[in-house]
Amino acid sequence: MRTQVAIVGAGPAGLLLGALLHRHGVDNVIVEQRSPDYVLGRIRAGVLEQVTVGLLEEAGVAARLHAEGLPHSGFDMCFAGQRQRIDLQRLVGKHVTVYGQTEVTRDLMDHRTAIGRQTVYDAQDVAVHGFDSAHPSVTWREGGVAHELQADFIVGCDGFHGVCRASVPAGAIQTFEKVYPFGWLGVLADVPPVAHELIYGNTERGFMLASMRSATRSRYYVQCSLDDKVENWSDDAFWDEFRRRLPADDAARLVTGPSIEKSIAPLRSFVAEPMRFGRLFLAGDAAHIVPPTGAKGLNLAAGDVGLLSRALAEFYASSGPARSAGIDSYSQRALARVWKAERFSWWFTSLMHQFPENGAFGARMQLAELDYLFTSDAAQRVVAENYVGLPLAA
Ligand code: FAS
Ligand code: PHB
Repeated sequence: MRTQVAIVGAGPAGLLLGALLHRHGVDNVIVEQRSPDYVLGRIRAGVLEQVTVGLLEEAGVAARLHAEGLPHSGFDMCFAGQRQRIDLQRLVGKHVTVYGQTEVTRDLMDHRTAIGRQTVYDAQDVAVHGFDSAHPSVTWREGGVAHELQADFIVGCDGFHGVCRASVPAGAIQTFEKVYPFGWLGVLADVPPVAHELIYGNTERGFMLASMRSATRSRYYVQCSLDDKVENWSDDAFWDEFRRRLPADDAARLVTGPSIEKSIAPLRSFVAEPMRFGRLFLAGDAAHIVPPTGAKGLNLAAGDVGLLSRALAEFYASSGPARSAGIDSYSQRALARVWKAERFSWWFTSLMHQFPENGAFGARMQLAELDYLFTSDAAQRVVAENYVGLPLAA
């Protein structure tokens, strides 16, 4: 088999890259180790930046998003009995859209089927070869049969635990990591959301987030200890804890019901530099991870493939040495946006979670920052500008 761009991973990054390359007439094949149902079964992000919405529109995959997505022009922050709405529309003239990653992935899968582009699911022992040459390839086994895909370029969209970054020689890559001393216990339930916008809370019992997927489906999180196990949390135990962390008037309105998904996610900040190795590029979680507090993970993945799809399209559309300008600058331009989102996600996580190890002074620093944020339009504008997402480099 041969293609122009081989994409490893059919998560949102790989699928969106495939759709954008298709729009530019660039042939691509996706190789995914799991089944479509497995990929769709992972409950993850819920908030899309306008940049992400724009890329889905560019890919021709935004119809259902516009029909069913929920535009949100602000969110609430709560601490020590105080509550402040961050008015995104007033502060920066932008909004975000609540539309689950599962739905984005489903729309991208349906689109890929409709355009007839090839996706190999359930690929075993995927490996990448020759990306330091002009003839890279991807190999895998399927039903005991060995397969090879030759390509001009390989893009690793295979997430944090993928094979692509792991295939880069240790001396060619530098990684940066911070692991947080807690996790998020998340619940998905078909109950109406407790509020019409998201509520982020820093309470004495820990962080809480009241989010949603629609007017009838809620997504809720509480900070939990790293050694906590999801089997330790019955639905009733979760609802009791969540109710304790909600502001009183929201707690009184909380509608509970059986969880349809319940999981604990660890929180980390991670960046791999650079994001290009010869004919191999990294995009999305394969290159970076953010704590979900700032709702940046999926949006950063979209931004990476927005930049890379344009760079690869430029390569194929032009000739001469200038054709490589975009792909040669991809890593530097992507990392510039990644690190700013890493900073915001780290800052928001540090502000909104309980860190007993930081002692009484650390707790006072949090309260002082929150008190300043709640009384300063300038401080709220900084939060709003980062939350709606920074522009994509030209
Ligand atoms: P993904 O991990 O989504 O996709 C990678 C794909 O590559 C997968 O389908 C995987 O099966 C495949 N793959 C892996 N190894 C392979 C191999 N060797 N060969 C072939 N295929 C391979 N972000 C937010 O913005 N908000 C959130 O609330 C949020 N919550 C999260 C909760 C959890 C538990 C996790 C893990 C992440 C969360 N994220 C959140 C971040 C998440 O949404 C990611 O940013 C997003 O999935 C990134 O998409 P991809 O880069 O496509 O990676
Ligand atoms: C979600 O709805 O899953 C969600 C929303 C905002 C975040 C994190 C997760 O910051």
